[in-house]
Amino acid sequence: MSWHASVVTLFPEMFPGPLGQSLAGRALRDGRWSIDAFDLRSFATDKHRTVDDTPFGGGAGMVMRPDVVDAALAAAIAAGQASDRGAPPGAERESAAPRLRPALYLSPRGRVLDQAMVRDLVAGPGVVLLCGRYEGVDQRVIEARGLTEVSIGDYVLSGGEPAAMVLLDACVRLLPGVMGAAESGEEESFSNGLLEYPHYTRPAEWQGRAVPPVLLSGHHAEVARWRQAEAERITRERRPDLWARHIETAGQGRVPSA
Ligand code: 6GU
Repeated sequence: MSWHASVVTLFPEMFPGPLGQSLAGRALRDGRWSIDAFDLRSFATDKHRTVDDTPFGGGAGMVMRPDVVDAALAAAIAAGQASDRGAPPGAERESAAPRLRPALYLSPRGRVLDQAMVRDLVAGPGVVLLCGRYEGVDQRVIEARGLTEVSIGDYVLSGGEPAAMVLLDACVRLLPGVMGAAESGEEESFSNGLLEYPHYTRPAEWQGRAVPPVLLSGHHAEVARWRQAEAERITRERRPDLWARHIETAGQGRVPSA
């Protein structure tokens, strides 16, 4: 029973796509997560396989039909429950209730994804992702299915599929056993609310640019202090919003350096 993603989309052939490569791809082959894509068009009921229609009230673009989206979501949700395998069928009814996977609608109107949301999603059994196209999805199916709208940033994509891939990549790398100890997320950006300090490797001097001497000093405590100060400086300079939150939470009256 691995972490499972069900993606509802007009373009099922886009998945796993880039998630079949590199770190996420290895984890997929190792069975640490799984994915299935549901073709919205296969849930259309008319002979033309219609999935969208013109908006009531007029205006440009097309809106995805609630009946078609609902049928596809029902199949995606059910498939996830069936893939809570490992235990024999019915076994989960006797013990604790199986946790439901949240159903998320990727939409630029949603709450903007952050690392705290990613951590929450990874702690659960997986996700059901609805990718919109056209102007969007009929509002009634969003309400009826209790979909949580999630955005990946303040810009507009032509569809939710790349956003779904971004969300899945962010989740999969945090699954147990996916990242090695070396790259484990302990020190990375956002794990402590700060952006990361700068990194250097050989050569020690390159094109007249020297590596900060403290990093060659062998003094681990000084290195740690320098990295913390740099992380704070970079966060303060580039992301005053993150910096303000950092000093509110980690601060507790402490005045971080300068
Ligand atoms: Cl989730 N979807 C679309 N279409 N555009 C976006 C987005 C999502 N997040 C940011 N822009």
